Amino acid sequence: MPHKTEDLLIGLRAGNRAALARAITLVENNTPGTGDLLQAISSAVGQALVVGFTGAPGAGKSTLVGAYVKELRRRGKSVGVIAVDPSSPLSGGAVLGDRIRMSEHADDPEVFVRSLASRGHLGGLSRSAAHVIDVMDAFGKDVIVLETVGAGQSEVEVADIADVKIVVCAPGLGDDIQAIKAGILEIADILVVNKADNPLAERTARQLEARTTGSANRKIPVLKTIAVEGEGLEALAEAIETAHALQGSSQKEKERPRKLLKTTTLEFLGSQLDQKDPAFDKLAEMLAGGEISFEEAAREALLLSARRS
Ligand SMILES: Nc1nc2c(ncn2[C@@H]2O[C@H](COP(=O)(O)OP(=O)(O)OP(=O)(O)O)[C@@H](O)[C@H]2O)c(=O)[nH]1
Ligand SMILES: [Mg+2]
Repeated sequence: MPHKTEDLLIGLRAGNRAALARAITLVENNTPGTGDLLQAISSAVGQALVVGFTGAPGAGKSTLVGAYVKELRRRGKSVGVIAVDPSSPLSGGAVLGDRIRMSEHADDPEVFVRSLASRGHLGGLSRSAAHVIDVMDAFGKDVIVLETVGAGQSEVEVADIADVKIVVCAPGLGDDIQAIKAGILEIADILVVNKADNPLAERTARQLEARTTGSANRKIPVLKTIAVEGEGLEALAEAIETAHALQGSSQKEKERPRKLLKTTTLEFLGSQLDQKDPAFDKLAEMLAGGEISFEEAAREALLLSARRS
């Protein structure tokens, strides 16, 4: 193992925040040494509770995350926060900085905040988010909060890494609730109607309840919060604990590695897929000529990329 990685490990074990920051940068960029570090910390991973917040832009996710962190601190938990923005190519950029609302916790040594942004690789963001979670987990954070901006497919994929997934909605979304269209409700363990100071909140909560009580064995709690006032946060923290307890530890242990394997495989195949390969051109031609279906072409392309690796 390189000296640098060993130094990082010593720093991490000593609870050094600068070492944590450097270890995160290392795994985020997948710098050589990442594998060694992840291997070395693997036995210390799996203790933290990972809570994901996702939902439509402006629903109040960041404010809610800030209020939840406050509630966690009240309960004596140490916290890691990861804000993920798949739409932004910047890492830790100003855009994201404005979108997370953590200034209140800036001086608290028990709260560590980090932003992650897209590097344009399919599955890449999920991979780096999962590795950053592992590093914070091994560092000893009790709870790691993951906030994703927006509600598209990649956000769902990232949010899916969390043990407990929370979908935040704003009041008055009407019938075509944005979150439902993006397939985001399916991953929710808890639904939150934030901005409950708005009179439409009650109706939105009832609409969501009507949509999610379909199957008897999966009754998803619908909670109301006023994030700006810190209202409803105790109930939310309790609901998160309950959802987590219901999951059981064996499921949790297997889930994260499985999801990570899937996204890493996708990322790997994507990076191996050479679109300048004449065989790829040929497939595209056959597709254009209607000689093969998209499924057949994709299957062939998959084989091509697997052969290259
Ligand atoms: N009235 C009211 N406003 C709220 C509440 N929670 C958040 N807001 C406001 O809603 C706006 C958006 O809040 P954010 O926390 O930035 O929302 P977000 O979902 O993180 O937004 P993006 O990260 O841009 O997608 C801000 O002006 C907040 O002050 C609430 O409970 N009630
Ligand atoms: Mg935000």
